[in-house]
Amino acid sequence: MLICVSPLSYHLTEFVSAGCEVKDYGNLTFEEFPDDEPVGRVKNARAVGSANQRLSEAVKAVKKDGHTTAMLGGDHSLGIGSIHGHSAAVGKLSVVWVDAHSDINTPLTSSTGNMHGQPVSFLLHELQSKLPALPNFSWLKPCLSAKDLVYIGLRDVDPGEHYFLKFLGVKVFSMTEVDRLGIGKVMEETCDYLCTRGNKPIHLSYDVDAIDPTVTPATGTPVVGGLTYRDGIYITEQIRHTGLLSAVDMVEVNPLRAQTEEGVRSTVSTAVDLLLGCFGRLREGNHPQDYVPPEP
Ligand SMILES: [Mn+2]
Repeated sequence: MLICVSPLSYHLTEFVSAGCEVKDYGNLTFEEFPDDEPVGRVKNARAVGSANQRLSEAVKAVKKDGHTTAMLGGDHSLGIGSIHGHSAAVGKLSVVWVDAHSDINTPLTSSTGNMHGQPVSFLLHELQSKLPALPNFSWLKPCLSAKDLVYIGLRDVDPGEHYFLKFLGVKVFSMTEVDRLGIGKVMEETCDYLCTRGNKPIHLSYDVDAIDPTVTPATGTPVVGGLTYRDGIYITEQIRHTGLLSAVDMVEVNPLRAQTEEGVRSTVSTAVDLLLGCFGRLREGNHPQDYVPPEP
């Protein structure tokens, strides 16, 4: 496991007691850029480019050690380095992006300039011609095909993003599909689709804002009408069940953004439960393979 800047790192003991073997690779510290002037509309380009280069190298090293990576963020711009480093270590990937937002703006389509709304565009081969050069991004090479990307939970998509999703034929299960099909069918179709794409290692990039803000309010950009806690957990169980899960990002957990202590607690405990689902905790219960019941 790889730990980033996140309150979730205080919950490592829960993973150990759930039977996960945990190796903490420590928090990453990132270089600061006090004079990180906007480039066009893009904010913090130098800091984000530099941080993701570090993260990419760190994730690559964890994958080379043969572990399933868990990256705890931090905002979703960290998906750039996490997915890039993962792909650098293992080759072609499937990415399942669970999020209220599609995060596929380019620096030119983004109305806010926030890089956490743009990571996917930097990763896709198909969008390279749409990207202006940014400082501290020259290390980054695209590593993902649009057809190897599946979205679940979308409900706040900008016009430019919607165009790219349609134009590139990306597999999308927005909240409309979740409502129509139910999460069971959504995950069945997701896993079937990934199978037709050749069962590549899966990178699950999970933004906690995919879950409804009544459950996970401590996040930067909450959007009403999200996944239930149970939908969210079911996604992790089914991805785990494929046997292909190779890396997980758990991002946008931000205690400073909740109105109440209970909001922080609920958000953090939900994020921990989602991660436990990724690493094999089943709601039906588990027992160790070598478990022997006590005899009287
Ligand atoms: Mn989001």
